[in-house]
This record gives sequence, structure tokens and C-alpha cells, in this order.
Amino acid sequence: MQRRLFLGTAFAVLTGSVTLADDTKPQTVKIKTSAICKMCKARIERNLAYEKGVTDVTLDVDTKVATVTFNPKKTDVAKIKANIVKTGYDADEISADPKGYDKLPNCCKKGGEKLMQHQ
Ligand SMILES: [Cu+2]
Repeated sequence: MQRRLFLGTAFAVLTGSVTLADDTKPQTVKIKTSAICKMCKARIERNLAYEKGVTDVTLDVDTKVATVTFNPKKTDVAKIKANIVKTGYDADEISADPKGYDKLPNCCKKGGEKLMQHQ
């Protein structure tokens, strides 16, 4: 009887702590974007900062990788990627939203002049 009670309590504590860790710890995700310059960096960082649940964003222009810290209770990776896509940039496997992309200054569009002739 005593033994069973102990095991039950231990299990509850264990499950409780696992759920707690998943829900409240800030998570960090690295997303490859199509950012080109410092203007792209500023634009992506600014828009992501407005995204609910995002607590920190840093985009490295050299690697084009955005490092995003977020509250998993308020947002998720899909929403963060959707934000970047809407701004006009690729986010990992998702291609930039054409509407957002069209609003970008020419210098911030992918591949420079060559690609722009096809747009
Ligand atoms: Cu740019």
C-alpha cells in the first residue's frame, strides 16, 4: 500500500515537471531566411518583435539565419515562419509571400537584377 502510494506520487511529480518544462520555458528556433542586407535584417527583426509571444530576435546577415526566442504558450514555429514569409522573405522550406515580397525595395529582392527581370 505504502509502496503503491509512493510510485503514484513519483509519477505525478514526474509528469508534472515534464509538462511544466514544455509549457513555460522559452524556446529558441533558428530559421534560414532570404535576407540580404542590414535593411532586411531590421525589417525582419522589427516585424517579428511585433509577433505575439516572441521575446527576442537576432538575424545574422552573413548566414541569413534568424534566431528567435519565443514563449511556446503564446506562439509556435509555424506562426513565426508565417510572419517572416509575410514580410517577404523565405523561412526555411516556405517561400516568401508574393505580396510582402513586392513591397520590398529592389535592393532587398532575391538574386538582384537577374531574378527581377522574371518578376
Ligand atoms: Cu535588404
